[in-house]
Amino acid sequence: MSTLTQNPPTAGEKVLDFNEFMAHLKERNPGQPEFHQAVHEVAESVIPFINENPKYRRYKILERIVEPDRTILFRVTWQDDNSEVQINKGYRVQYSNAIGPYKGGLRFHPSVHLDTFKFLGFEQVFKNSLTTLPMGAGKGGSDFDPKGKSDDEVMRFCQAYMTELVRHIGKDTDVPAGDIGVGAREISYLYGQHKRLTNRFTGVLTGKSLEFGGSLIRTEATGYGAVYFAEEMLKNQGKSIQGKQCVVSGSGNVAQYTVEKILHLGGKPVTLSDSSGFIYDKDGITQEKLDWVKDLKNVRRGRISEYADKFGAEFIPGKTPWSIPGECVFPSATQNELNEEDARMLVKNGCICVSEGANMPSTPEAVKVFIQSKVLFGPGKAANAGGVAISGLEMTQNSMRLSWSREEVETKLKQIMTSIHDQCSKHAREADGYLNYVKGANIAGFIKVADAMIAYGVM
Ligand code: NDP
Ligand code: 2IT
Repeated sequence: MSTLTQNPPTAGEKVLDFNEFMAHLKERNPGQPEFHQAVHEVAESVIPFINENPKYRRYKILERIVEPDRTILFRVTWQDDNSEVQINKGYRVQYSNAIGPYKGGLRFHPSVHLDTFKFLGFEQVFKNSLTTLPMGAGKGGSDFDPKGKSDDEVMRFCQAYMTELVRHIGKDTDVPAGDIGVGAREISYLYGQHKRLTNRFTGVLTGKSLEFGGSLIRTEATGYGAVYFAEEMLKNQGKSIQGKQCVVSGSGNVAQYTVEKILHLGGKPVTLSDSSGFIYDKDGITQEKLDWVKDLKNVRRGRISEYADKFGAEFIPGKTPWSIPGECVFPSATQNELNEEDARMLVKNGCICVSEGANMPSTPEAVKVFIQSKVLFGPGKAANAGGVAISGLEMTQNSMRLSWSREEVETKLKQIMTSIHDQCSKHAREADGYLNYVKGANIAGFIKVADAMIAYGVM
C-alpha cells in the first residue's frame, strides 16, 4: 500500500486550511468570480471530510480537481445573412475524465466567458459522479447569441464551431450536449457537421433527435428529474407536491418540463420567466397553456410576455418571480438569479422546498437563508442531474445500437433521481437532524472521483 493512503494521520500532520486553499485558488485564477463561487461551496463541505480522511489530502485531490485537465479556446468565423464576416469565441473545458469520457453541455449566450465554463465544468464533475453512470465532466460553448439569428445563420455558426471542435471530441473522449441556447436545432446542425467531417455515425453528442440516435425522455429529463428530486425530499418528510403552488423561473427546456411534471404530480405551477420579466398566472399554467409555451419558445422563438396577452395573466417586466408565494420553488433559468432578499421573501411567503433546475441559480447568501430556515434545498448538481443522466443512457443506447422505450427510460430516470437523493442523504445529516443536501451532494460526488484518482496514482 502506498504510504499516501495509510490511515490514521501521523502526529503533527498538517490539515487542509479552507482560507488558505481559497486564497491560493483566487490568486491562480483571477477574474473568475463564478468559478470561485462554485469552488467555495464545494470546498466548504469537502475540506472537513478530507481532513478526517487524510489520503485525500496527501494525494492533493481537491487541489487537482479544481484544475481542468485541459482548456481549449478557439476562434469561430462565419458569415451572416448579409455575407458579413462574424467572429465568435469558442470554448471547451475538459474538466475531468477520472470516471468516464468528458461529458457536459454547450452553452451559446453572449454573456459567457472562460469563467462561466470553468464554473459549469467544475459543477459537472460532482453532478456526473452522482448519476451513478461512468461519465467524466466537461463544458463548452460560445459567446454566439442565437437570439434574432435566422436558421441559416445558426447553421453556419454551428458548422464553423464544429469544424474546430471535431478534433477534440469523440464518443469515448468527450461527448457534448445542449445547455442554454443549444437545443434540438443546434445539436442537429452540430451533429450533421461532425458526421460530414469524420464520415462516422457515432454517439459523439447527446440530446440528438430521435431519428438519428437520440433517446426518448432526454428532452424532458432535466425538468422531470428536478421535480422527482423535490418529490423525494418532500417524501422524506411525509409530504408531496400534490396540491402545492409552485414558482418556476425560465421558460426554456428545463422550465417547460419542470412545469409538465409538476402538473403530472398534481401541483399548481403559476409562473414562468425569460430575460425580459415573468408571467404570473394565478389560475395556474395548464398542460394546454404549456403546449402553447413550447410552441412559442421552441418554434416561434417569441417572448414570455406574449403569454400574458394570450391568457390574461400578469406580466411583470424586468423582474424575477420570487415575490410570488409558492411552497415549492424551481429556479430553472440561469446562475445567480435568486439572491438573499429573494430567498427571505420566499421563506416568509411559505416556501418549504427548493429544487434547482438551473446550475447555481441561488447566490451563496440565498442558500444560507434556505439552510438556516430548514427549507428542503436540492442544489443543482443533484437536482438537475436527470438531464445528463439520460444523456448517459443515450450513450449506452448508441453503443448498443438500440433504443429503449419511453417507459423504460423514465423508470430509469426515476430510479437515478432516487439514488442521487439517497447518496446525498448519506452525507447530509446535521446534528439537529436537518438534511443539508448541499453538503451531502458535494461529499458524495467527491468520493467516487477522488477514489478513482487515487487508484490511478499521481498524474
Ligand atoms: P434554454 O436556453 O432552453 O432556456 C434558458 C431560459 O433561461 C430562457 O427562458 C432564458 O430567457 C432564461 N435565461 C437565460 N439566461 C438568462 C439570463 N442571463 N437572465 C435571465 N434569464 C435568462 O436553457 P435550459 O432550459 O436548457 O437551461 C436552463 C438552466 O438549466 C441553465 O442554468 C442550464 O445550465 C441548466 N441545465 C440545463 C440542462 C439541460 O439539459 N438543458 C441540464 C442541467 C442544467 P431568454 O430566452 O430571454 O434568454
Ligand atoms: O448542465 C448540464 O448537466 C447539462 N447541460 C446537460 C449535459 C449533458 O451532457 O447532457
